[in-house]
Amino acid sequence: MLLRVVIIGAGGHAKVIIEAVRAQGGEVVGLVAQANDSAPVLGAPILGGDEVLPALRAQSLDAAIIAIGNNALRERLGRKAQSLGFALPHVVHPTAFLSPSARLGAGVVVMARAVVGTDTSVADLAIINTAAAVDHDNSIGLAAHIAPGCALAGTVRVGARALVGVGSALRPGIRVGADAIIGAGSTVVADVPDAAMVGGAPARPLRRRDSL
Ligand code: JB2
Repeated sequence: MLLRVVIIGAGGHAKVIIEAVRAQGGEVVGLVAQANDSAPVLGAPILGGDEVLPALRAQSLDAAIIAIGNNALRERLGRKAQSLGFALPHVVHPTAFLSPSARLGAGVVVMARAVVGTDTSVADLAIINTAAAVDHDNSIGLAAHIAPGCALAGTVRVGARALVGVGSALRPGIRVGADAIIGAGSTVVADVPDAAMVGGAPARPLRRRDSL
């Protein structure tokens, strides 16, 4: 149950999360962002940069949500918030469907009309975005992002920090490596190596990423 939370990030992803938190009956105390963000977002004030987090924690604010789309940055800021003593609650929009046997790690967000299916596990800080369907026995890795409208069949494995682009379809049993990127609208019918970038229908390698 969400009560009072601080949101880290103040961009597009934060906006969607603010509405989801409020839809769950939670209160957004404010946002922590980079210096160039100063205007309130959906009425939630900017409280400052990351340097204000220790003071917020000292004021008995004990829950933070990392609302940043970049997977590596979300992972880093999530670990930082935890090291300061913040809990990372789930955000699950009331219109999402969560199987009773699904398991969610810390800081997972499940957006409106998304589905997390039977016996699927979603690791810390992963995003199951709007209307994405993740079917049974999937394993979604740490800080991975399943973008809006994706369809993952049964027994899919998605590695840490991987991005499955908007509207992609993954056939049963596919393995997606850590830090891989699947381009928008892809149809993935073969495993994707770590840090690979693939796209198209059927998805083919686009280029190797040099470093992550
Ligand atoms: O180090 C940081 C930091 N770096 C960037 N600390 C804190 N506290 N905040 C940081 N930010 C914040 O991330 C910026 O101040 C800004 O508010 C936010 C990035 O906003 P942007 O709108 O560029 O991206 P986003 O992460 O909110 O949303 C992206 O990912 C979503 C999943 C977009 O692509 C969305 O369209 C997408 N739905």
